[in-house]
Amino acid sequence: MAIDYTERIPNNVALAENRRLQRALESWQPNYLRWWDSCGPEGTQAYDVYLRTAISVESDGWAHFDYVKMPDYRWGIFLAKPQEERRIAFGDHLGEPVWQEVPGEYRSLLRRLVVTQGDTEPASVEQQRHLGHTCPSLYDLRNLFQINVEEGRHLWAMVYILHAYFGRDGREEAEMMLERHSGDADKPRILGAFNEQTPHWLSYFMFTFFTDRDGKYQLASLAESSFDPLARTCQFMLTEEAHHMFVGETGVMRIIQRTCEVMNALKTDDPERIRAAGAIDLPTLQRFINFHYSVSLDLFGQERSTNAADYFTTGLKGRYRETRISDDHRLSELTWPVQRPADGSIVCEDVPALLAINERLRDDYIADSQRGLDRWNKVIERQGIESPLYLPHRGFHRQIGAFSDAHASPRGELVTAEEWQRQRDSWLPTEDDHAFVASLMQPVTEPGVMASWIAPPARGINNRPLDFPYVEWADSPRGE
Ligand code: BYC
Ligand code: FE
Ligand code: FE
Repeated sequence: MAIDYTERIPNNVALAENRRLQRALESWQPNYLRWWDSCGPEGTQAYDVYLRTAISVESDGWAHFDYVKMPDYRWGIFLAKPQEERRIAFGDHLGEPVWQEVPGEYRSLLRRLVVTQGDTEPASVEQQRHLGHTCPSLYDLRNLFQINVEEGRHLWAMVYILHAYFGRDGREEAEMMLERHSGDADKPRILGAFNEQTPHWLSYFMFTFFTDRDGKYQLASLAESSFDPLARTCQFMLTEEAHHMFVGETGVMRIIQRTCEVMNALKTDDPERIRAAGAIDLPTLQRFINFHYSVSLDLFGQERSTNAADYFTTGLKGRYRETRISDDHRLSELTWPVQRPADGSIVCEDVPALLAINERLRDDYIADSQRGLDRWNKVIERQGIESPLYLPHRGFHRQIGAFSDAHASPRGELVTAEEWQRQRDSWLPTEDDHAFVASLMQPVTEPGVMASWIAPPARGINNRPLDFPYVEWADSPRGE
């Protein structure tokens, strides 16, 4: 399973033995590079970035660190090792051998899943393309670029599946991946959250905590797929995804740390005074949590979904850690509790489990998000401050599903539309919040130095010191 780096497209799928596929991917490659040039991190073509590159897909020792110019990053095709005798773990085909080709009857369903997954990857790169100009430190700048090149590679992962298994349709879909753009009026990205802006680093850290975490759960479900090449490509993507969530969790945690330090130094919880000291007050952080969490909850689809039921019964997309669940893996008789708004209150009812697959995955996601939030609150507690952050109710600010017509407060009360509007500015980031956060976004490019609003990380990257020059360019200040 060694990765062949002598090829134009590094890979561990013996690409050289399939000349047609190799030529097709090699003709997509320049289009990808043009897209990276025009839609990827702005003005960074000549930057030397201390990046991690995959050198093997083994769980140990797959990383190599060195300075790379991002356009020279070796984007390629890496699948996790095949599992011998792997069998289908759920749905109508339970127990049968997994598929190495796409069954004809599931072609369009599967293509749709792969396209939706693939579309999010370049979307996030587009959303983050201006952030480099306002980095809070070289450490953070490098992590941003690491995530960007890996999201680019995730696009390669899905484009490989499209080219290798979906013929002409797949090649057309691969082209379309570079033609839709985040926030584009005519050709937007497919899912809502990927057309929102990531205007500054607070949004970016929230995005990598909440929205990349949807990526983790969706990829984990696709990693259970009966279509083995998709399962294997998603398994390897998940190893990269862990770093994205680390960046989000520690990024927000460092902001909180700094805020608490300022609160204690000034002995105040007055947002104005905290802001005047160059930190971000906790109520503002809560509003950003409310926004990014609710937008990310929408990414799981409707609570009751026949699409999701079809993906499951056909064996295309499983549940989170399907093989560790002890039930019949067919779900013909089981139910799952699902909340919905009804006559002024929120009720919980048992829904056929098959229809509630999306909601179950959302439940897994909520529990995982809560664990991260608890770790943030520990930081606040350790500083002796008593105003914990929280996850708003799942019905708050939803655009998709049963709550999209309701007006739920973050605490989960149903209120009138007028009341909701009246409270909106205390629940979601306001223009003023954005303007304030944007005013903090002054680039810090001296090695080892951090912006006023964020504490330093606990350690550097790959055992390098914090003042290591993680990114260098022609006129960048260098460390002593
Ligand atoms: N926005 O039956 P339903 C990542 C549509 S993130 C707009 O519930 P389904 C990453 C839906 O298409 C992970 N439309 O839908 C993170 C359907 O349309 P039709 C991305 C939406 O199919 C950070 C209709 O509403 N991967 O990797 O069960 C950085 C009915 O809904 C939305 C995946 O998403 C929405 N939010 O659920 C980089 C995995 N939600 O049929 C990367 C693949 C629903 O009426 N995708 N609709 O035309 C899927 O599994 C499913 O498509 C979804 C939607 C779970 C997203
Ligand atoms: Fe990704
Ligand atoms: Fe990611």
